[in-house]
Amino acid sequence: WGALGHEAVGYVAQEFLAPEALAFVQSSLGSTYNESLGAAATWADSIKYTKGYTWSSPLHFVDAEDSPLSGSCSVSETRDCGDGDCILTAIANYTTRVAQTSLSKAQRQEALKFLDHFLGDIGQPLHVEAYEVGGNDIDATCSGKSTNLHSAWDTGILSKNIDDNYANDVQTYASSLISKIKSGSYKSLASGWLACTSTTKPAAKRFLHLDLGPSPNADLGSASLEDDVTRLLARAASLDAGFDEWDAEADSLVGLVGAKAPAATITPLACPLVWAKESNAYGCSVVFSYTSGEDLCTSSYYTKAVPVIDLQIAKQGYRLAAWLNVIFDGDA
Ligand code: DCM
Ligand code: DCM
Ligand code: DCM
Ligand code: ZN
Ligand code: ZN
Repeated sequence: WGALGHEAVGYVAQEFLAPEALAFVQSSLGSTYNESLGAAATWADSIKYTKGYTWSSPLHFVDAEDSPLSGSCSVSETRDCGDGDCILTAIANYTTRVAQTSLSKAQRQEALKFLDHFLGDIGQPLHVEAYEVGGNDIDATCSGKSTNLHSAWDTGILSKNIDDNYANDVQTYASSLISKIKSGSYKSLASGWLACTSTTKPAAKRFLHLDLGPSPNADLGSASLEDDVTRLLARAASLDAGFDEWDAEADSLVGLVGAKAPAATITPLACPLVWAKESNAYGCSVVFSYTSGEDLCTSSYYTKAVPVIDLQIAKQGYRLAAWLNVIFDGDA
């Protein structure tokens, strides 16, 4: 996302922080960032091409080598992040670092600012797609201006939406998303957004803490840890989201994959992979569904893209809060 999208993710997250997470955020970010995840969310973009930080520029995305135009969307940690230099591993790294009391205040603030930013970017469908350099190499038009598909998603469509419907004010936009989560059209969806993060139910807790041990598991024929995780989530999703069934199914799967008892720390890579797959799936629906020469910001494409962008920003803001709540309060 551009600055508006990242700020909106941060402002949404700020609203849902639990007490310990809020206290850490406020003292870590301090007056420099108005003690707010909204203000701190764009820092990672401001430094990514500066001397001493160029290593961080590949951490904003994962080049998923799938085939969205053939209707085949997927993200694979081994295929797409084999070198460990992508948004999936970055979130895992900074999840560990933000909680590490042996690090300096500055190092933990940096980890928080990276998390604040990367939980936003992972929700941008073209940040989890390799095709045409995440759409950067696809020429596009937005409100009569020449741009590219990636930039239209990062900035063009969202800034028109905020301009037209939220008085050109990102905080007004974020407040609207917060209301939808608390009492509007997202209310019934929001707990599902935390299926990966939630620690409130035993099965979810086991999933979050799942140590899949020496994977691949020969009995299951699974190729990798992510295969195990995908299988577990797919089975959970196929149930009617009833937590009791979730529990029973997770129990049997945990048994099958030979997972160990819950450990004291989260497995930080599992959820980023789940979020990336969800976001990447939009590459097989709305993202590439324009017609040649269509203006992406004044046509039916715009009408299709706006609800996806709103949803992804609200969802990732809510997930960012839950992620920090698990880290600092032990609960989502
Ligand atoms: N950007 C920046 N500084 C740069 C280059 C880009 O702040 N030197 C900003 C402008 C883009 C935004 O980054 O709209 C998108 O970055 P990303 O999607 O990686 O967050
Ligand atoms: N760094 C990081 N993640 C790590 C280790 C280091 O982001 N797991 C960052 C912190 C510093 C830079 O890399 O900005 C160099 O760190 P160091 O001096 O520890 O090598
Ligand atoms: N980007 C991406 N995937 C890539 C390369 C870049 O998602 N393979 C993103 C990062 C920025 C935007 O595209 O948001 C523009 O990248 P750059 O500033 O590197 O041109
Ligand atoms: Zn981008
Ligand atoms: Zn970014």
